[in-house]
Amino acid sequence: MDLIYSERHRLRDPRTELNGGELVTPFECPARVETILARFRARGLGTVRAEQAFGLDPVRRVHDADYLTFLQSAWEEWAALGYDGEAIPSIWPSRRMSLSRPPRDIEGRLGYYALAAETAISPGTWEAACASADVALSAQALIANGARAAFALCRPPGHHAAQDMYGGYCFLNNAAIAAQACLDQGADRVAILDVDFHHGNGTQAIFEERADVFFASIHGDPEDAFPYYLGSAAETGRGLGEGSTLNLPLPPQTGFERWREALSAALSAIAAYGAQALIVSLGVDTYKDDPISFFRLESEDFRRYGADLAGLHLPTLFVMEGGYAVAEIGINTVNVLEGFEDA
Ligand code: 7XA
Ligand code: ZN
Repeated sequence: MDLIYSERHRLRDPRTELNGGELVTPFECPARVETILARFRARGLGTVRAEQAFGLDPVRRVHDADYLTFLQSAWEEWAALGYDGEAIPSIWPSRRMSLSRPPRDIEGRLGYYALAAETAISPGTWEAACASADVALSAQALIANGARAAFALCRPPGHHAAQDMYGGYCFLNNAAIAAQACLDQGADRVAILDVDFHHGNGTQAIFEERADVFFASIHGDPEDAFPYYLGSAAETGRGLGEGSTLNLPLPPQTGFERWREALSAALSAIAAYGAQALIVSLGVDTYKDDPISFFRLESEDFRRYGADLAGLHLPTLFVMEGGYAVAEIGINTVNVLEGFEDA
């Protein structure tokens, strides 16, 4: 399996994340993908390839034009105000306020487009987000051209980003952009399986009214875990998309046995749906020592479930999402890929 990587991920290097009432060094850091890349190379799993440039057209198929305009200039607009700190929203259009238009001022627009406050916009964020989308699209091209599987080593991640919303370390929804590319190239039905610890609220929002993408997610119960306001089992899709969303929330301390039962349910649903391609939103923050999550998977469990994924016998695109136990992130991520390859 080949891996697509962009050096431009390093342009995303914020100094601050709002966590526990303090500004801390961000969990989502450049060392994450460098560690995964080193492990992939050490295990000789396949060729490492640079991303190709696809431009913004495939990104516009998923994200709103005004949102992209905001993201593109947000850092410069913020910097022009002369603040020392990075761009962090501090007000939102909450209940009993108006969501009818984004205000002119950058502080108002940050809150309008942000889902949360942990994700600071810093210099180079837009460029890195575009590179990450290019990584996903380059890997998608590999499976479109007949590869059994490909790994998009995306950074920043994407699954919290909706049509017009960023947060949870995500700006552009790489998995959704790749899924849309599959459809635009002729596929009728694509499945996105989100195995990150956190619910992929952005991916669900993008596809929840559509029948051409099946979205299944196994995640920390939103009663207890970020992003809190989406991801319950009762959400099954709306309108034409009714029945095309499957949420499998799980409680604190969930171990591999129970997690794997949920995976089995998700895989059965994807098989029944009749997907022609599988996109895996691959977050390894399900690991027992992840610093911001509460599942209990061991490193060998990642290899086991990689083999389970291969059982669908679909062209499979792995798209990197979360995972913050940096010392083990390479082992855990590559274990999934090896489990898949060896099955
Ligand atoms: O999959 N999403 C992530 O890994 C990012 C979650 C951000 C949580 C921030 C909580 N303070
Ligand atoms: Zn996550």
